[in-house]
Amino acid sequence: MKFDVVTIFPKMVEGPLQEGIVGRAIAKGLLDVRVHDLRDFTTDRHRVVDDVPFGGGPGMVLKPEPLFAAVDSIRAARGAPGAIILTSPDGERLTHTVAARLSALDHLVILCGRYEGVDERVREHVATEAISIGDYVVSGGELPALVIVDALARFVPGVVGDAASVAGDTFASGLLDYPQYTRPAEFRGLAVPRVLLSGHHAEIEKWRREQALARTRRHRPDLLERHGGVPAGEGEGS
Ligand code: JCE
Repeated sequence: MKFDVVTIFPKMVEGPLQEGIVGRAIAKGLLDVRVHDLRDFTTDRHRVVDDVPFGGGPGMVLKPEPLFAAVDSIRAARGAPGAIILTSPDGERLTHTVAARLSALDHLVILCGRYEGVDERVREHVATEAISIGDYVVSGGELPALVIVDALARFVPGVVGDAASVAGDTFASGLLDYPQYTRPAEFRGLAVPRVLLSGHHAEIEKWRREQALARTRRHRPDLLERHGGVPAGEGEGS
């Protein structure tokens, strides 16, 4: 899967991409992520990417010309992408379902906004969709772009070593994860639940299911509603 990320802070994006699961996937050639400095697509001596908003108001807005030029250049080098995503707090919320849909595309361009936002002509005539990573505002599109690359990459075959890990992910199963423990079995007087040491696989499965349900009920009851409630015989017992 190919990504092109356009940003005024390329180092902010390049660093995190070299680490962890995404870093390994890039090294293995499963992902091809190119990061472009928006200032390279300016034509003035000072490489200006922003300007004051028409009509007044606080802050600055990203100018359209460098963003149009960046996308033209990416298209010329890499062909037409499957989607051109603008990161924005008022975009469609990134969910498991949206991530799975976008991960089926072979090539994505992500435009990182900054300042108070991006000239609306970019959103209307360049971007094919706007995506938000959640209902809070961060200071620009770079962290959202990294979240999008990471979340989509997990659906690409081979990126996550153990496919069962992706299938079991919280938002695939519809339940929050059960608690995890590792050695030592007792640490500073804090014991691991005995059932996990029992070797009794059916009991362990039952305990994990109960824990996952209890956590989901407590912290994310909306997930249980969305999946049509708890199936018969799968409650926490009586
Ligand atoms: C961004 C900003 C709006 C004031 C470009 C924020 C997405 N879920 C999200 N949270 N924040 C963003 C995001 C994405 C791109 C930009 N800003 C800052 N946005 C109002 C400030 C600028």
